[in-house]
Amino acid sequence: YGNNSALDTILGISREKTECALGQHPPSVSYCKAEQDNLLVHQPDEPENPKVLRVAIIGAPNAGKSTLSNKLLGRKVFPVSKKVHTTRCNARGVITEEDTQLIILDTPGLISHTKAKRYLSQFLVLVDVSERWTQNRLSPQVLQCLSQFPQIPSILVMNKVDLLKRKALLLDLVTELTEGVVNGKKLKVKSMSKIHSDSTRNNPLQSIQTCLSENTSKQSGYLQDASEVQRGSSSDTSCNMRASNSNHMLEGTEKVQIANHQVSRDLKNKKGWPHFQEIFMLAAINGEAVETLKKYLLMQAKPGRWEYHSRVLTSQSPQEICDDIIRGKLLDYLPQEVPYTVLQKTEMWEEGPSGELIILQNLLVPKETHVKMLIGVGGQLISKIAQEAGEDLMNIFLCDIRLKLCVKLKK
Ligand SMILES: Nc1nc2c(ncn2[C@@H]2O[C@H](COP(=O)(O)OP(=O)(O)OP(=O)(O)O)[C@@H](O)[C@H]2O)c(=O)[nH]1
Ligand SMILES: [Mg+2]
Repeated sequence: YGNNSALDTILGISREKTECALGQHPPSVSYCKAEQDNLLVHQPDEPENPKVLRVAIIGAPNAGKSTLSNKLLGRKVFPVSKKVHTTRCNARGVITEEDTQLIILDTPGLISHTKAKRYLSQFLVLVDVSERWTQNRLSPQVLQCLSQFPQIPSILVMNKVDLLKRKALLLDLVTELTEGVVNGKKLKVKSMSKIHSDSTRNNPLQSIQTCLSENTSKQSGYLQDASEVQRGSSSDTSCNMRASNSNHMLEGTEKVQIANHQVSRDLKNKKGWPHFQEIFMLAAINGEAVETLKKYLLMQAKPGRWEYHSRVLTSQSPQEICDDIIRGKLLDYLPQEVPYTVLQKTEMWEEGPSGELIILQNLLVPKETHVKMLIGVGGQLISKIAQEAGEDLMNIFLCDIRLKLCVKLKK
């Protein structure tokens, strides 16, 4: 009972949300595959003048793309882990609010050429600002992606600000990541001493955001200006794009053929992108400022048909969600390369006598030492993984879960 009770947590209702949008909480996913399949092909229940925005979250491995997607969706439907390459294929999350549908594409890094061209209406570039080696530069793959589709608007989201001790560094980073241009306007960064004096009174992050927004979004007509800059300079970055099968971040058959060695010198020396329309700084892990970002995205939606029924939360099947959630735990708890060798095989998926979902999954590993490692002393590790994954699944399927994991040697 009360605000933020356990039931609220399970239902995905936070105090903040209860107050501002009573009754609006994210849909759950049915654990019955046929039901989920049915819902996915169900006629969207769109209103008279529907709006839609298709957003791809792109960025380096481990930047927090899935964490942010989950926070935007209000439920953890995408796998998250400390290790890289947790996400293996592009999955969609759906947010429906009033007349607007946001379709969030959680990617393993980048998206395919054909998909972007016919599908996307917004890029959200995520950068981990706590990662020293990559905090001040966009990866060549991200730059290639942006350069290839200069007509698709993009925003920059600087993530993991909670891990950054010196928040004022964000100003240097934003200047490098944007080449000092946002919304077609040159960034006029306040002097550091002004920021410091402001931040003694306010939250430093807020001072930095305010300082940036003063000379970007508050200026009128920025969209037009931005597209002019985009048109003006896109030719010098997009002309030398090439493709590669070796790029493991790209999707299956629709791989963009990009060869890193063939990337133009221009792009190789480039660190930032001067065509972002907006900058956000946040910690996706805390949900901090994610609501503001969500509101911004909802505002960017354009008139267009909804793709899904409003009860859809994700395009994934229940089994895919389950496999991925367990995989995320394996990646978190097993050392080095070991989790990448585990083969998951679901042996049982059925409803129990009290309406609970009973799942039995075998985890097949190639070495005896891995079997021991995964079971842990007295079975502690495998129990912990089963318990945590079970809790995550309960929050997605909104029912009791009995998850049993069985570790076996791969023959
Ligand atoms: N401290 C902190 N950690 C974060 C934040 N956002 C994400 N993380 C952590 O960063 C790690 C990677 O997060 P993911 O969401 O799996 O990253 P990803 O970009 O989807 O990774 P891949 O799917 O492997 O490309 C996890 O351990 C998250 O808990 C944040 O704002 N602050
Ligand atoms: Mg991911």
